[in-house]
Amino acid sequence: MIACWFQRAWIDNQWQYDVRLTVAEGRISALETGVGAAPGDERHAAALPGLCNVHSHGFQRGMAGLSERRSRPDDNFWSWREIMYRFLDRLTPDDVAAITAQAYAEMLEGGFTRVGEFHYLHHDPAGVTYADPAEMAGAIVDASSATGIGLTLLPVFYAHGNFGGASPSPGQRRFLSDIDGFATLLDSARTKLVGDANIGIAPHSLRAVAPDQLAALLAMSPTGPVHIHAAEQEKEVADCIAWSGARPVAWLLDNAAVDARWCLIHSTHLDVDEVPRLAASGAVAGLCPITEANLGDGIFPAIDYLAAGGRFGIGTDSNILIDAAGELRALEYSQRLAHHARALLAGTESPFVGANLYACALAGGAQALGVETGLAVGQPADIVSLDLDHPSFAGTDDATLLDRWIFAGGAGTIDCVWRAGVKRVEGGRHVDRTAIAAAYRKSVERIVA
Ligand code: NGQ
Ligand code: ZN
Repeated sequence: MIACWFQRAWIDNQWQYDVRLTVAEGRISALETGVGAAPGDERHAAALPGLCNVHSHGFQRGMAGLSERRSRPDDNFWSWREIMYRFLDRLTPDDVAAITAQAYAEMLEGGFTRVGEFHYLHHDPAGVTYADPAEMAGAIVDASSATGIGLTLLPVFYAHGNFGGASPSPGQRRFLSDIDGFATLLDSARTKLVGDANIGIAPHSLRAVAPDQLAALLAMSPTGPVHIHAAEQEKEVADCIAWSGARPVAWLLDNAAVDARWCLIHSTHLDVDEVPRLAASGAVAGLCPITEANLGDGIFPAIDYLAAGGRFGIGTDSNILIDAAGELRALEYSQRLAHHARALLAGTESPFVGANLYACALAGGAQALGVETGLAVGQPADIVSLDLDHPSFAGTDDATLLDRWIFAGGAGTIDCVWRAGVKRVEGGRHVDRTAIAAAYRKSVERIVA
């Protein structure tokens, strides 16, 4: 893309008209509003800045829909995890590259232009470190390059099976590191980054990481994103209290200097003290509403958290279904189902839920991945265009446009997606969808056979 003209564009969280964007070296180099298109400009209807997907396990896309049958009377998150461990047991680095590429292509088609990959599948099926310790990180970088999505790589440290340093289970052997081994892995992973990819660290959870290890990880990575799973399951909260006397989020706030670098993934189960404390920390809550519903995690206290000024980003986590608008819709619907009311996550300045959710997820997502965002000069040209000829937008006005997209748009509303100025999605399809899907199909067919 050299220059592109949009009938309207979402700039500083409001629609502006007749917008011309010029791009150089992947970034917006000029932005004019209230101007006509110049000869040769591509013309489109509506431009949104792309969202960051703060939490993905790309390989889990390959088992989407394969864990929906009842396997025992008390099927739950923990039995799902067993199925997930059996699936990942067979994956080669080529499988991870192929499956992750499919997930990333779908993310671009679904309105995400950058992904935070919470990457813990490090070692070979026997748990032995590959000759290149960051072989699997390389597969993820390859998937991002093949699809064009922006990447924030979050290498995961994983050492224990539960709170108190419990031994890991055999199903976890591909994840495990000691601190020295992880430092080597992190160094090697850094050398693989391309383009504007960046890197953070991800202590997996308080279940998998002991306090002294958490301190060592933070010392190893003094800047950049820190992501950790926290308080997703009630059993996890109970186990944490049994171990420490505190709930997971309270423990982190008390013991880990949680600040704006941090993203606490899920944070589903917060008590009345944790809600304002997490909000005041400046950290981002990494909400993954579709996965959280699929896994039966629980409902995040979004109304109180937003009222306290809390920040959030959205993630696709298990990649059971990849859809930025769908995540925002699921977040609002979770609150409606819990509270028997409507239009709950409206903003203080705007009563329109869709616009508020988009603005929050845009800012929180970028913060969580350690990048900047928005349609502005100097920012990456990460742009999602909507097809305003779609029936869902009939008679649309500014105020309701994002509500129509998020709550009523459905398939076919996203037209083009540019990432760092390169058009990767056209007419709703990733330009390399056919080849990416063929490689994906080959891997998954072999694995599930
Ligand atoms: C994960 N997923 O790391 O993929 C986890 C399962 C765990 C979610 N928590 C493993 N949704 O938490 O122990
Ligand atoms: Zn996760």
